[in-house]
Amino acid sequence: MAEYVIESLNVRRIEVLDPQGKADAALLPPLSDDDIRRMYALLVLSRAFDERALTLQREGRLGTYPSILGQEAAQVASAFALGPGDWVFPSFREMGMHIALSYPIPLLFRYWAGDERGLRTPDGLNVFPICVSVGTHLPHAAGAAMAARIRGDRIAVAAYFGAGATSKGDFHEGLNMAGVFGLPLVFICQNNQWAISMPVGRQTASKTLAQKAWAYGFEGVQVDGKGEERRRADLHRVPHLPGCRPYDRR
Ligand SMILES: Cc1ncc(C[n+]2csc(CCOP(=O)(O)OP(=O)(O)O)c2C)c(N)n1
Ligand SMILES: [Mg+2]
Repeated sequence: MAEYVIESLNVRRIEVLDPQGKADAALLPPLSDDDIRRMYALLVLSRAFDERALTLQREGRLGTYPSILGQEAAQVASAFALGPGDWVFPSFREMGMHIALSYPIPLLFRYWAGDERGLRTPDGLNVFPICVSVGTHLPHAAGAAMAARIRGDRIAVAAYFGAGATSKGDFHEGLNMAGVFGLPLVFICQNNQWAISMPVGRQTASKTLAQKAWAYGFEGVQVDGKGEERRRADLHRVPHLPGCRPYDRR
């Protein structure tokens, strides 16, 4: 009998900040001072939008509103990496991405106030409608990437979702199609540690979420923009529930 290992995985983790809270210069992309200022302004604008929207929601003037507090940087930076012609498939928690792509802010308020006209993306912006149904946009994103491939468009597609979505069938179908066809699709999972009231360790037995990409034949990378100190603070906030397998947040 022969028994040997035919596959082993390495999940890379990239930490943007060192333990002192300083950005690792080796990770800095080639950005001009102007770009950095623009990104910072977009971060502040996203935070201001978020605070306003949350206030309006608490006052009963918006129906519901999923806050992006703490997720602004991942959204603004990833939106900045997109080129003209690229397509975006958002979930419901990407207002920072919308704002960074110049999606009109009044439309975002309109959408969260329950007016469907808020979903009509203006011409020239390649942003699909917000997808509230968890993870169901991921096969659609794969379809868009497939269409681009067939048409010969040299574009990329970015699909945003949360940790909870990685437990949905749609997530696995989307990744499978992307892997089989080698599609130009980037899956951007923002792990805020929760799916409503379910901590991530309770809804997956995977040690990391990034390793799920490997199952479909492409690399998954874990990125931590907050640094070790914040990570430790986060760890203390997540209660230990009986029956939960420890999830590796490193
Ligand atoms: C198909 C479906 N089932 C249930 C819900 C209710 N729901 C809304 S948000 C959410 C959790 C999503 O968690 P995650 O994917 O981590 O995204 P986050 O909200 O943390 O950004 C659920 C279950 C839904 N919107 N769609
Ligand atoms: Mg989540």
